[in-house]
Amino acid sequence: MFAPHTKVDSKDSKLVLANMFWVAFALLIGGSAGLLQTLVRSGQFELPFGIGYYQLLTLHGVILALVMTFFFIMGFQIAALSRTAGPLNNKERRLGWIGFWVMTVGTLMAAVMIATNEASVLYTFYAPLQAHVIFYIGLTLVIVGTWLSALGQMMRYFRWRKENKGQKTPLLSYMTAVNNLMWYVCTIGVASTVLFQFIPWSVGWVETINITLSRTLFWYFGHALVYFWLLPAYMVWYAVMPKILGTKGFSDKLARLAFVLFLFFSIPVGIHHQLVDPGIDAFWKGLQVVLTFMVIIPSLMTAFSMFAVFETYGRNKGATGLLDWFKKLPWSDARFVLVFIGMLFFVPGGLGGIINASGQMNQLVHNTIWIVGHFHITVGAPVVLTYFAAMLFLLPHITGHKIDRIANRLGLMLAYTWALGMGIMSAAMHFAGLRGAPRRSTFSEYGGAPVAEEWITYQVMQAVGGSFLFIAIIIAILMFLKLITGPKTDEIEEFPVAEFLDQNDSPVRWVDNWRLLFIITAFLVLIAYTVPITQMFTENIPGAKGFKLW
Ligand code: HAS
Ligand code: CU
Repeated sequence: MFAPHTKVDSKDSKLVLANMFWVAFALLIGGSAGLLQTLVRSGQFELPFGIGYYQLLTLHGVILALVMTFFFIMGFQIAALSRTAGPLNNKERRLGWIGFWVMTVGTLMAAVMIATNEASVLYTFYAPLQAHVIFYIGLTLVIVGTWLSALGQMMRYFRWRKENKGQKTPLLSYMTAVNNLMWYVCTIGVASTVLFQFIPWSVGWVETINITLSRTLFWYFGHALVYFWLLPAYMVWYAVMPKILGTKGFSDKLARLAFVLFLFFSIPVGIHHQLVDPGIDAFWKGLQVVLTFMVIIPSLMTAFSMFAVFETYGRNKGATGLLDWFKKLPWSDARFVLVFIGMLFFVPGGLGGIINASGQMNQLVHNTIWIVGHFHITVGAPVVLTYFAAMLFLLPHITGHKIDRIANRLGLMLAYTWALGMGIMSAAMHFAGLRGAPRRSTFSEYGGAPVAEEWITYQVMQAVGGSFLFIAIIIAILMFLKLITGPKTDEIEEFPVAEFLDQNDSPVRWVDNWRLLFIITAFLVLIAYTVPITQMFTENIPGAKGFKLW
């Protein structure tokens, strides 16, 4: 019989901690860039030292959306595996370290290019904007690094399965394996466009680039990317939260099914980012919109499960009536409050996503700052706040420090300050976007154009929200430092992992049939993408020369 593991192995802990240092560092740099951006957009501030707005915006996007998240995800997944499947062996751990260093080198290469103003192309690096080739190579290395680290993780997962034939895999380990498989399949898109289009074009081996194709390959990756960020947060929601509350998760089977649905439907939907792009037939846009609505289902399942957990918890505490359980929730535990506030943000965040995905409504909001509001209340709130909550239990657990009261209090302050700042900033972005204010733009007054006048108030509100967010980031850094330096304890703090109401049910076999999962994933991708991509090769789309507009 398999003995459950209770702790992250100490050698694995070092690897996890190394990844987490990058998270804190990236947060500080990226957060500072964000603050400056909102100040520039308010029209009241100019950047010093000849720093360009788009240069800063590239730094902000790359360092937060790509670097911070990737290091967190790798660190967290390694910890989750080591905690629930058992220690990595030397080979698996070595892959984790090599991955870490390759990501580090890649990040530094990209950062140097951004700093020297050779790559102000934003985090989506749309052609025909053309960056220095080293920027593209740097980003490639970042992705390759994640592949290596994820390979070590997958090896650990399959070793567990071999050693424990026929048993139900630990839920957290299973979830990391699903997230990694999705990652392998989706990164093929970005890897192909960077290797076969951007790199040859930016060194000058070819003169022009097929923009439609490059954007399509990017979004084939780019939408799944948002779930790559989200799923580790969902791991915490499903598998950790109930334990923090001292109750049981709703359903292990439902959780696995939700993750499988994410695997199937995260990738064949990227064209919902290109609904107003030319060169793609309406039919294929429509099909991918339908598939996008499929990928909403596992999030609705997640919401349902969370309500079930909260309500069960409250009822056990003696709550009666319809919403009495709400008062009984542990409002003094920062791990809970951070996650709960994140969930609250995801209600409008998810609704906004459904609006974006609806073809006609996308015409109204596409390329407006509404979209920026949308992604700040998805990746910028539910995801990041859950990452912070994870830091609160993970860092003490791996370093042997106590979660002391100060760290907990900093966590609570962080949650409320973040909520205030993000609430103000993202609401302003949504409203300004509905009034037509564009995104990816340094201008605030547009040469005194009357239409821009009504945007100004919102832009000032963005700066106010951005300032609160910056304060919140300082609190997050303090919390991080407190967590790794506090008093040591002999009783290692727990990495909470929940049991489920259906814990003792026999395992569902097909969810662990990886060949089947892969075939269905690939099948959906082929249906959604074969014709549109073929047309991009056969319809003689004119190529574009590179531009450096900054
Ligand atoms: Fe999105 C654009 C559609 C989710 C991130 N999205 C973006 C971009 C980013 C991003 C970064 O269809 C901009 C990319 C760029 O730079 O151009 N998005 C969706 C849809 C969903 C969605 C349908 N997005 C996310 C998540 C992200 C993210 C998650 C990051 C992590 N998005 C789009 C579309 C665009 C887009 C278009 C392109 C727009 C354009 O024109 O450019 C769905 O997955 C959302 C489903 C989620 C829900 C919410 C469920 C609620 C839960 C919380 C429960 C709360 C509880 C507590 C239990 C249906 C799980 C509550 C307690 C109480 C008391 C109330
Ligand atoms: Cu998307």
